[in-house]
Amino acid sequence: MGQTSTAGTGAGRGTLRLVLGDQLSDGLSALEGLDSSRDVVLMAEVRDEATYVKHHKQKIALIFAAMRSFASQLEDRGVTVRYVRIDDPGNTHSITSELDRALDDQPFEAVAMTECGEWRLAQALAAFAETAKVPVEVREDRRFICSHDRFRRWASGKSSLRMEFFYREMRRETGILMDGKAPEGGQWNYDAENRKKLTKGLRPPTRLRTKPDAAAKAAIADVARLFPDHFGTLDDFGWPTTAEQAEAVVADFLKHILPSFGDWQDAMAEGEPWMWHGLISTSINLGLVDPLDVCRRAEAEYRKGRAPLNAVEGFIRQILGWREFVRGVYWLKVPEYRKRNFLDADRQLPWFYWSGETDMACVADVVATSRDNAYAHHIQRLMVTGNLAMLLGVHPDAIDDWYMTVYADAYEWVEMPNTRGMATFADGGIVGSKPYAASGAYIDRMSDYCGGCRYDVKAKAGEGACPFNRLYWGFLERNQKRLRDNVRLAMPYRTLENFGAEKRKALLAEAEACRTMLGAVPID
Ligand code: FAD
Ligand code: DLZ
Ligand code: SF4
Repeated sequence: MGQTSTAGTGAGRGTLRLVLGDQLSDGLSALEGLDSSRDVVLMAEVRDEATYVKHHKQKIALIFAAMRSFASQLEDRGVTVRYVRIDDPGNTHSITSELDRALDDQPFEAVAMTECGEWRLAQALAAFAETAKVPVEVREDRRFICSHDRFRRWASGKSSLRMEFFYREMRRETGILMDGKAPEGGQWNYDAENRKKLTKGLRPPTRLRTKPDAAAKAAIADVARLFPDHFGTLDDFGWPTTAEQAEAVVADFLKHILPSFGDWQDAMAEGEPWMWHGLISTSINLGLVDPLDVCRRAEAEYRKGRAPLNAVEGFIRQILGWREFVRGVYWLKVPEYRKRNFLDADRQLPWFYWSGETDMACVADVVATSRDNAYAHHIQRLMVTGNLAMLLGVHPDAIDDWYMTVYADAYEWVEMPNTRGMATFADGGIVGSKPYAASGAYIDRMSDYCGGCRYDVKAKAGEGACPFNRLYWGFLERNQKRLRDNVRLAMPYRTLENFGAEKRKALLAEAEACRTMLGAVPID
């Protein structure tokens, strides 16, 4: 060493630092100790990542725009960035071959990276590290609140993993919403106060969306040109692509929206994609927003008397609780988790999940917002598309493919435990203690969808009856052997048994007819 460096010209022997598309944080561990006189940061837009599922066009545009802006910011600080654009002629289109190409082009003494979020790419990077000609250091992703080790220690020896108990540990450890050793307000969880149906006449406030800047406009144009057959539209792109833009969305949310977040957290309304949700998952998952910081700022709103406890606790629970919990479960159980199909679901995903062409008003609305915004809020994902896919018995691989494709915030570590776990019980009860199976009555209670729907939410059987109703009892009947012993389903199973053999046969036939009508046919 000791020679004057000319990073990027081949004379220096620094460290090659990989930054992936969802690692766009100044404090990223891969960048720690960066010596801008010798080191080079590698960022690469590659087809392998853009097409391993056919991501929504907005998701690719979001990631490319955010990567380009992050690279420019590093360069403004004097860092050398080897930035490979999607249409660069020499692009080899995989992360590992771009690492190889960088090492071939210029001597480095080491490679540093932050562990990657998905098992699939982590495997490829581990294989690269084994054969690389220089040492490869994989550093922990410290942007999460709970480390892998910490989660493993918490999970160790437990016969079941429940988010609620994990969440309490996180509250204690971070001190967030604590009153000494007790939870603020005397209760850990205000879930029961998060279930109001939208009052008639009340509409959600107008939301701050981000106008695409020059980098985003260019990325949108690239995606329109290079990925024309991917799902979704680009017209209403409004996602923040820089930390500064994301901060504006967070600040607006905390000031104007958070106070009502709790009340309407589970509510749905036709043509209202955002409700009182944060619209921050894309930014947190990319690394533009720090999850712990948002939690602390939400807590401050409560402490200053500007937001009620049910709102602030409900919001913090999603991030400090659910987000950290599903990430812990994913890495604890992968790769076996990716194969789980506890209910032996074997049907195709109906085509209307892609086209939106269905008379089911609730499903049509969720598919429309997914197509136009690459977004649907939690209850839409869980109780409309997720619930329906489970009741239909759609194969978990097809469900994962859909969720990974359609949402701008989708990465397997967070998507899979939510679909295979929370929404469809394909994991057999690791994430949730029972399937969230529900008939149309739930959707009717929490939304205004049913009033304008061709199907009758009060009717239980026949072509005109709400499909959720037609499917519900058949689902329980079909899965009796697997679910009958679940104590949380004791009541519906008792009801089913009281129906008697004839009625039960008829309910099963009703559900089968509905599955066929909706196109959930067996996979060939
Ligand atoms: P808000 O409702 O404002 O919540 C605030 C934040 O809490 C979110 O930004 C998110 O970071 C976190 N959060 C909330 N719920 C969850 C959860 N269940 N798991 C993890 N984090 C949560 N979230 C993703 O980020 N990526 C996904 O691919 C994804 N797939 C999902 C699939 C299904 C079937 C379900 C039921 C949920 C999924 N979620 C996923 C969780 C949740 O729906 C989204 O995080 C949320 O809708 C994002 O919008 P928001 O920022 O407005 O969230
Ligand atoms: C999702 C995604 C896409 C669409 N494109 C890229 C890319 O071109 N380059 C890149 O470095 N990362 C991309 N990503 C994010 C990665 O898929 C993500 O880092 C891994 O899945 C781990 O979470
Ligand atoms: Fe959805 Fe059934 Fe209501 Fe129609 S009636 S909107 S299908 S829940």
